[in-house]
Amino acid sequence: MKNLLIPFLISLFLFSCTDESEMDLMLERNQIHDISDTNFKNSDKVNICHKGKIINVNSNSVLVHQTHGDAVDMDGDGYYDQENECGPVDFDDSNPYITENIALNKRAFASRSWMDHVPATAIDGDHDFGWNAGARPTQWIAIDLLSDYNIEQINLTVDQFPVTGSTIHNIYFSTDGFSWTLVDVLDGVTNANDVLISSPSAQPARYIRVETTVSPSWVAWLEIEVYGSSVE
Ligand SMILES: [Ca+2]
Ligand SMILES: [Ca+2]
Ligand SMILES: [Ca+2]
Repeated sequence: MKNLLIPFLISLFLFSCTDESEMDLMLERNQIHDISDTNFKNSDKVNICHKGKIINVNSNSVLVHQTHGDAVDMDGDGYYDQENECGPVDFDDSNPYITENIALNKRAFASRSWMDHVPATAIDGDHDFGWNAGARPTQWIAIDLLSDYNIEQINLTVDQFPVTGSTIHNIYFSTDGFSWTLVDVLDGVTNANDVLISSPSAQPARYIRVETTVSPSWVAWLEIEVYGSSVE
């Protein structure tokens, strides 16, 4: 009898939006959870932002909620896959260690700057305007995240003229701003507006320095975004 009941309940939810409120009640009373837990293997729970409230549902009903426009937190880090009333938006909802851009509007320093292309413009969230050294390599920009993080990923939006050319960028981490460790080298042909992705081996860092040693252009970045989790 249970085997007949499950498809009936799922089809009711899928094809009848007018029964949504009834379904909400059932979800809240955990009736669906109990049935699913005993009949589906490898099921787990996912937080959903449903009508401004966080509810914890079985992963089997996530698709139905998404169809109704609900935001979901698939990786369980408290950040959701789209704008919602329950929590912030997740940069990568498949990785719990990547949430929001932790470099945004922190502090930045550079070897030199040209006119109003100051270091802060590389971490201001604006991908159309950024830092420019006003000089060829070697030049660097450094970001102070203000506390230690385990850094998972750095996204660097290229600004260069000529718009295509071979470049080399060394990425260093530091916890004190004095002692630096080389954690990644980005070496290749880059184009203006490319987003270079660095995934250095995770280790705590408060400071990140991006040093460009080869480029046909004045050294510049439109935006540098950093993702990682706070060191407990
Ligand atoms: Ca998430
Ligand atoms: Ca995430
Ligand atoms: Ca910018």
